[in-house]
Amino acid sequence: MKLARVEAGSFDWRRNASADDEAVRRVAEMVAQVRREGDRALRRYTEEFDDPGLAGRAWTLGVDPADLERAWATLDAPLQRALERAADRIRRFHERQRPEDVQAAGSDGERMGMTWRPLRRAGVYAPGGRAAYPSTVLMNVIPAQVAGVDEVVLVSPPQRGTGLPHPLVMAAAHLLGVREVYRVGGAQAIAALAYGTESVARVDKIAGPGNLYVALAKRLVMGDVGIDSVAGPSEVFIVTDETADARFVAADLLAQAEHDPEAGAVLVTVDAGLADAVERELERQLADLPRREIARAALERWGAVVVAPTLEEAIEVVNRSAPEHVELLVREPDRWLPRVRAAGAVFLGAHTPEPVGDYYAGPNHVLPTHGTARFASGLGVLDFMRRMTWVAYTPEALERHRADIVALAEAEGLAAHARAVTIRAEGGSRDGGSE
Ligand code: HSO
Ligand code: ZN
Repeated sequence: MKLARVEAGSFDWRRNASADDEAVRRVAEMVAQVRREGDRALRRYTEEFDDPGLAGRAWTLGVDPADLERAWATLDAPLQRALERAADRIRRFHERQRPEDVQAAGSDGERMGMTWRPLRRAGVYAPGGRAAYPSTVLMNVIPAQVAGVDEVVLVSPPQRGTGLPHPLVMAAAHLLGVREVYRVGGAQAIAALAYGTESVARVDKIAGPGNLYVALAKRLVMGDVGIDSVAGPSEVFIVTDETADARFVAADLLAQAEHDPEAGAVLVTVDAGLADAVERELERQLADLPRREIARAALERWGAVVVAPTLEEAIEVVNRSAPEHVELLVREPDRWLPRVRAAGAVFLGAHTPEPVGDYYAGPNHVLPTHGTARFASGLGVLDFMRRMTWVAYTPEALERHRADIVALAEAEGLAAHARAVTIRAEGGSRDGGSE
């Protein structure tokens, strides 16, 4: 299939999902309802949108841990082992991310520092529809656990018919030892996590991808609760020189495109001849892909070939676009890595297809999308921790710094600030210095 061809100089990767006003209004109304009515609103929305079969039955928002265990037990052994090994590898890489505290001595005997604390309670959203991925449960829950978060809870919409979250989501929760799981999804789940209801205690931070309604709800509650990021459709940029194998390039573009009709897959190449070969390969490989309709739609809408005169300029296209994933299918990929400045994650060399990162290598697959890699990073242990600074003064240090602090306080017209410092120099006593 043909991909749009664009010159490096004129390529502009801008795809801000334009939030339609009607959806924004609807989400705001749902969040307000959950704040007002708590569980009653959650139950009503769940019965209306997710599983009408629940209506009229007695059902709890919380999922019985026995159901999680059953979901795990029904997986075949090779899949269980694959999930265990993936979780292990992800955990080990995230353990390397634990930060060091900072301690410093000031010049006059004062001490100060910065220390890291885990959040107390985190909520992970796991989608239930086309993107009910157990790998995403791993990628969101493990960093929180490694950070030392006391309580990690999962929310995921119930499936029509069973009234339970997707079996693979439940199985992954069981594997990770998550026992607090709620069958609720959409904007209502985000509202419950942000503000709390009778059944769902509010959390300190919400992580995890979701559909448009989830994204809009996250944007709305942000500030009242921590939010990991507002995810957009997935995207990959594949940078190639003439050494790249067209079959690999096509396979990797399709691995991205099959996610979502809005997924982005861009080939940035210094070899225009390769682009023709990739297009032929795409056609061949599309033929037997179960999700070919989705992949084709994605490539038609967001697929492109950018032809760059040099690899330097190819990397510049990447840095300007700040894509979620970048593959470097070039001769010496390590040599080019230092030049990549804005990307969620980079995959080096012909034997590192992006799915190794989606599932298995160890780094996180929750990454900044739609150009937000300009300023944001992928999910990690630090996202479930916060920094706290501290200071400790001695009498001598306070005396040395007194004049400057008083001058600054007076300049700001804050006399009580000045006094809090000078009163200590006056050598007060415990009963107010009235002796
Ligand atoms: N590529 C997706 C993650 C994923 N792939 C999950 C398969 N399952 C976003 O990084
Ligand atoms: Zn993927």
